[in-house]
Amino acid sequence: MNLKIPVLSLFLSCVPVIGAHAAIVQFDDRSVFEANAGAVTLQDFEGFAAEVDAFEDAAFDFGDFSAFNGPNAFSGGDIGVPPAGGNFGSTNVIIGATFISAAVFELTFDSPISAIGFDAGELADQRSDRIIFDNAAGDVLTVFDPVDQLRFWGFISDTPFTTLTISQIGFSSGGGDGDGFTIDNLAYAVVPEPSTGLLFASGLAMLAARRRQGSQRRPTKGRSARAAKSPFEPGYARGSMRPSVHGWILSRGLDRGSRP
Ligand SMILES: [Ca+2]
Ligand SMILES: [Ca+2]
Ligand SMILES: [Ca+2]
Repeated sequence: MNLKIPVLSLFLSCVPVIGAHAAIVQFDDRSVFEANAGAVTLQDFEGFAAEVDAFEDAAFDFGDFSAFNGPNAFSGGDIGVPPAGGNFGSTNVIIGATFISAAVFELTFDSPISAIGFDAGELADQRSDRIIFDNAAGDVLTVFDPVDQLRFWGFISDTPFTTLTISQIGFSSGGGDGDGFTIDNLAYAVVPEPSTGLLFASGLAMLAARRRQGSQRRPTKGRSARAAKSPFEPGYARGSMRPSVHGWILSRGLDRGSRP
């Protein structure tokens, strides 16, 4: 049956992360990730100028999120085209570097997101890197990929989060420290939330409508009412009241003297 193929594909391309919270599902296929993540926004970094250390020891604002990489003496914290032989060819990427005792790589979103995915080159090919979702459950996912040098990493969390951190927890090969990587084609799903601003605005509109209705029913009071007493007093609305001037004169019997 046809049904077997997508079911098997889904099974092979998403790996539930079993843990105390079991809140994250990992995907290694972008199309399956996007089918499950809902509407995603894509950032390919082509709209940003190449800059060495653009976000090293400082946050760089990419719009919906900012990036930060801890201090390092290597490629890491950069926006740019990776060195010749890199996995992304001539396309713009962001470059990170982590160290077991120091630098970490962080993405911080302005609004909570429920899903994030990206193509990564050389992520966790040398060390045991871990991906930390800064959500209420404090989920930690350790990734290790010694074979694939360019692949998709996708994660969907049932707990919205705003920060993704990549750090190291140990050595997976050799004795050296440090692990560099490149990230591109970042896709993320912003959690739709009821807009408190919208609710507040509609409340104000209702209040204004009630006040308008009330003022239409209420008799004229105060200064405007006094001004309407006589067309000869300052502040009398002459333009709109002119037709009634004669009526006012008649009511006071003031026009008798003008009669022949
Ligand atoms: Ca650097
Ligand atoms: Ca790119
Ligand atoms: Ca690496």
